[in-house]
Amino acid sequence: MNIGIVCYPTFGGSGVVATELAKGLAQRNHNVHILSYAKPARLDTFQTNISYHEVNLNSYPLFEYPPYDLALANQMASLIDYEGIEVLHVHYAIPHATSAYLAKQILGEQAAHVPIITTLHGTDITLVGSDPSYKSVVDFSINQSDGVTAVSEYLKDETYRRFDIKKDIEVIPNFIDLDRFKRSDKDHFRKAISPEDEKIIVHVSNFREVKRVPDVVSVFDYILKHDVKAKLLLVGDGPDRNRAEQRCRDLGICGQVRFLGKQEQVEEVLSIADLFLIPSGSETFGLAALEAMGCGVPVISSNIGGLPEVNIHGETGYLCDLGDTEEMGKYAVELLSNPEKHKQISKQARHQAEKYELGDIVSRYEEYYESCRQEL
Ligand code: GMT
Repeated sequence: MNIGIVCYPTFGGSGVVATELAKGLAQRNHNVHILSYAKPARLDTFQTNISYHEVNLNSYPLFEYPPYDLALANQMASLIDYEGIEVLHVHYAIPHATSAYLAKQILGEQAAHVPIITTLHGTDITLVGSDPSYKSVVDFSINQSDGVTAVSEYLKDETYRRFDIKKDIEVIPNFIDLDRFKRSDKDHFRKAISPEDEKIIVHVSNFREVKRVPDVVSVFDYILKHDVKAKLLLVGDGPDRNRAEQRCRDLGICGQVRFLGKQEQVEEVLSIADLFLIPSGSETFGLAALEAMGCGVPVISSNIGGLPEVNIHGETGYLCDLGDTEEMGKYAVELLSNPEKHKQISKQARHQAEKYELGDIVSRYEEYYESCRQEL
């Protein structure tokens, strides 16, 4: 198939999932065309049957805000027309699903048999999409898509609850490459970070407020105060970094915390981790938690959104009430002080991650593409 994939290029989950899916499809000999405003972070190696198309966005003095949605629709129509796109799969409803609808209208009969598939990821529904400034257009664009998928049962239910959706939503969960996200021997790295064999706690995110990075620091402080020697590695960057740094200074624990910034090879950091913290205030899936579990790292998370579908309480880690950093700290201390329990939970975490294997999920998308094509 000739498949068009439209996504945000950022480190955020939706861009990562879209790019990894593109790579997985290309490996199965599909021709994949990725459309975005910049090269996606995970599109790191050259693959013969993946083409990357950058959206041309010219600015003119009259435009205070260049109309990206229109430039995108224009380029989607060209892709369908000149590259013979047979399926157009857009990740994140705003504005991708809307531009896709417009592209299809522009081409009329010529694109009538090209299904538009929209994958909902999260804030396009729970935050941005529910904003009254966008809600009607999101409602409309989802209903006009030929296929709609959501990354968790939670997101599916939330979408029906918040919008007036008449379409069936298929849940196709996120996935990981288990060959990449596995525990590998990084002993030299571990020794450099924790020379006195301190426990290593890791958090990975884009440091948006919703990730509650200062909570991560508070949980870590609880761990230190309960006689567990530990180091905290914070991977990523974003708006809340200053608040997290300030929390470290206030607690006097800067010497035990390393801000590593954005990292491409997250699996290397996860390979030396003893515990992963994700205390988010909103998370439709929690891809970062799944990546940690792939590397056999137990997860302590909040019990909100799609996280309980991924992180199983008492089995792969622990779920705690939102903001309850003391409870998270208690579970962390218990786990880090009990090697047998830790070993068992690590093993079960990896086992759980195996349910989200890249190949299986790519097959599910292929089947879904076919079923949408047949319905047109
Ligand atoms: O979480 C973010 O800040 C990025 C965001 C996105 O839209 O790229 O991630 C969302 O999609 C991911 C991939 O499906 C999910 O794993 C994340 O849970 C979800 N984030 C939120 O719901 C806040």
